[in-house]
Amino acid sequence: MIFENLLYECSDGIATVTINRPKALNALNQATLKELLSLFTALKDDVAVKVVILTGAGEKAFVAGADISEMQPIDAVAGRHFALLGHKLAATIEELSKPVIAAVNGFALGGGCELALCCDMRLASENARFGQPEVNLGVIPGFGGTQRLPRLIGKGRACELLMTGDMVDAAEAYRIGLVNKVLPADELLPAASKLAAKIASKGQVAIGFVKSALRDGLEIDLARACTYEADLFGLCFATADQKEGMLAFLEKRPAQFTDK
Ligand code: DAK
Repeated sequence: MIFENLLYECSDGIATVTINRPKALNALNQATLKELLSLFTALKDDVAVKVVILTGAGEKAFVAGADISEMQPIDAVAGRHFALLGHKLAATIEELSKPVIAAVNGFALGGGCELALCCDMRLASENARFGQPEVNLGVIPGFGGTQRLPRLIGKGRACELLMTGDMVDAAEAYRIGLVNKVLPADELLPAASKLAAKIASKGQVAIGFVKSALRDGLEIDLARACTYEADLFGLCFATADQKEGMLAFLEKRPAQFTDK
């Protein structure tokens, strides 16, 4: 696939997707959203890819939001179309059975913060800044921010970010649980790759089940969520990876997973 606004590389089971519009601080226009949607849809069936890293080009921004110049003149019909495109991308990332790590290398504002929220984990560089400044523009988040942010950091803290439009720095983002780890800028991608490699070394059926259990289990009551976990746990015993993982433990050797 050839992209105008994305860079893509894959090695050793780890795909790196870089949003590449540095002149607009990697703001998401419709073309970029469509490219991201095509790429993440294709990644679903790409057996060469086990873990995905999502980052932004340049040293200043992950994604500075939806593209304001493109959004400013649109009408309600186009706004709804834009919203549906954004939600489809978010759902595609969340429903991908493979883990997606956001490597947030600068501003993650508005749709950029929301894009990071769709990912399974977030690593941030020390210069990262997070915020939902939509209220400064007379709108509310349109890419799930009012829903995913409180689920991750709690309603009170989410409310403050959503109603003030204030940015928080990486240290504060870490303190409130918005990011997993903060790193010097030059260590961000190596750390994301190291984390991705560790996850890629496990049995990928189990990794996919962990993602499903977390994603779907958190949306239902605890009793049904535990039943869902039990179903997935049972299914693990139909896999070659379970046989190999447990045999390798008993034979005191590293497991050779085949992701089957
Ligand atoms: N859109 C378009 N261009 C942007 C941009 C954006 N979001 N952010 C920055 N740029 C452009 C600037 O216009 C500037 O372009 P030139 O003037 O050089 O041509 C260039 O990037 C560099 O930006 P600055 O000169 O402003 O750089 P500074 O360091 O001074 O400031 C900043 C950096 C990130 C603080 C500032 O650029 C800024 O405040 N940017 C806007 C941040 C923002 O408000 N973002 C939220 C946008 S609203 C939806 C999905 C998502 C959304 C909505 C709907 N659906 C699915 C329906 C999300 C909405 C949003 O994200």
